[in-house]
Amino acid sequence: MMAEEAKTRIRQFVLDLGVDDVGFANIKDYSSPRSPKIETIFPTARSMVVMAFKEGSNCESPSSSIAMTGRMDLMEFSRSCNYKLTRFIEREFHTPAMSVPVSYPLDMSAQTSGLVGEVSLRHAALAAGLGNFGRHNLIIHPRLGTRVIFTAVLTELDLPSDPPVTEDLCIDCDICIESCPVGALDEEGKTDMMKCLGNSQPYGIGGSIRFWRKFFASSPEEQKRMLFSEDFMRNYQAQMIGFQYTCFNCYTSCPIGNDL
Ligand code: B12
Repeated sequence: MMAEEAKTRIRQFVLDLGVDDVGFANIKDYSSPRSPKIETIFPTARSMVVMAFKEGSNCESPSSSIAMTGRMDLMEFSRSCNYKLTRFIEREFHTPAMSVPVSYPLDMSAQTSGLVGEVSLRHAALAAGLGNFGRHNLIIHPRLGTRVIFTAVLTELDLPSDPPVTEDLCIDCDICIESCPVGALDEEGKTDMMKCLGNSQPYGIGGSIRFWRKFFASSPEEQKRMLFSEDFMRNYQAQMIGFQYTCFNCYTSCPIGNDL
């Protein structure tokens, strides 16, 4: 089967799942210097199918539970699409396919501290012609804008990349920079990860370490009080259900492509 015919069949399958957009990147065109080489994940992979999902209005809610619910719904849907697409490729093309994480699990070694994904989905989206980087270091999709989440499936199919988006989609309005409450975007081309992490995931690993260090240094009375505090309850909840974002500002403030 010709590569273009395979792309057409895969594209149609993905769009029929209700996914907003899909692009293809040949592994040769994927370049993310800080990420692991694709051959360390799937040695015989030749291409990736990258899916783009518009994030719903939940992310604008002042309620962090409602904002995070939108992300959790999206992550669940995107993971289901990843599974369905890997099975479609394996069944229809008799060739292996592998799904990569939308967010986590992540490598938690001292070298990366959980900040580098197996596949950089922004660089994958860039290579698959699904958009380009804005001043906020996020990928802007030509139609869906900034509020878009990506996932990918690696395949042995030797598919050519879709054409890159050549038009600069960022209008340099700097609203994203001004909207960051901790100045994590002040330096161009770099997100200050620790500033972003501390603000956007207060109940992540940093919060948990701070809590337990204080706990072990406290008196029995203080420990009892701490175990019934909101801080402990929120840390506990985050550990049960996964990473919880309390900030979406650089993502929601971007004026590009906010049509629903
Ligand atoms: C770890 C992680 C984080 C960390 C670290 C982010 C980082 N700088 O890498 C923290 C917790 C800080 C974070 C924050 C956020 N994240 Co995050 N995160 C990830 C994750 C899991 C891995 C990223 C990774 O591997 N980074 C390591 C390498 C690739 O980074 P790097 O080499 O330093 O590359 C950077 C620079 O070189 C620069 N860059 C490279 N080339 C170019 C070119 C140009 C022109 C420019 C301007 C910049 C630039 O931008 C890159 C990104 O910062 C991905 C999912 C995934 N597997 O990709 C999601 C992901 C990147 N996150 C995402 C989102 C939405 C967010 C948040 C908005 C939080 C939220 N509420 O959802 C913020 C945005 C912060 C920001 N503006 O940068 C989305 C981005 C979608 C999009 N439209 O681009 C992703 C892709 C998840 C997904 N499945 O869609 N994230």
